Amino acid sequence: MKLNNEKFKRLPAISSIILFLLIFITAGCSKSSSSYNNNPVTPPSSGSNQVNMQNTSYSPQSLTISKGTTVTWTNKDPYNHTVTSGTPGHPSGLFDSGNIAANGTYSYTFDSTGTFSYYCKIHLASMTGTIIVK
Ligand SMILES: [Cu+2]
Repeated sequence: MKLNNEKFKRLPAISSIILFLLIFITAGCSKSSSSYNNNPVTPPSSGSNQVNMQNTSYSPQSLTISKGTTVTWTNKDPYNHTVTSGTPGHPSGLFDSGNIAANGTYSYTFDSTGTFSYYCKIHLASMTGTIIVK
């Protein structure tokens, strides 16, 4: 009688273990499928890769982005600016927008990591900026 009782008591325990394993396996499957969905590279959110040229300065003056991001500069001043890689008077040759008129834009995609200085050829005494690519 005592042995029989113990056998009956074990049954729910075993079924709950099976149930637990099923939940665990199902959770594992859904987890792997969701991580698979995260694999495709999502485009960087807009707004974090914009630089304005306003009051003869770049805003923000320093911008940190991830590799592969395209930065767009917009000229908010009523006169020309340039976005030229390098330090004032010493262009690095990586990129050079040429003259950007009022309301004009220029875009450049940063495909390698590093710190990239740039300046405006017209206002090189006062107009410099930095893009940090991580
Ligand atoms: Cu300028």
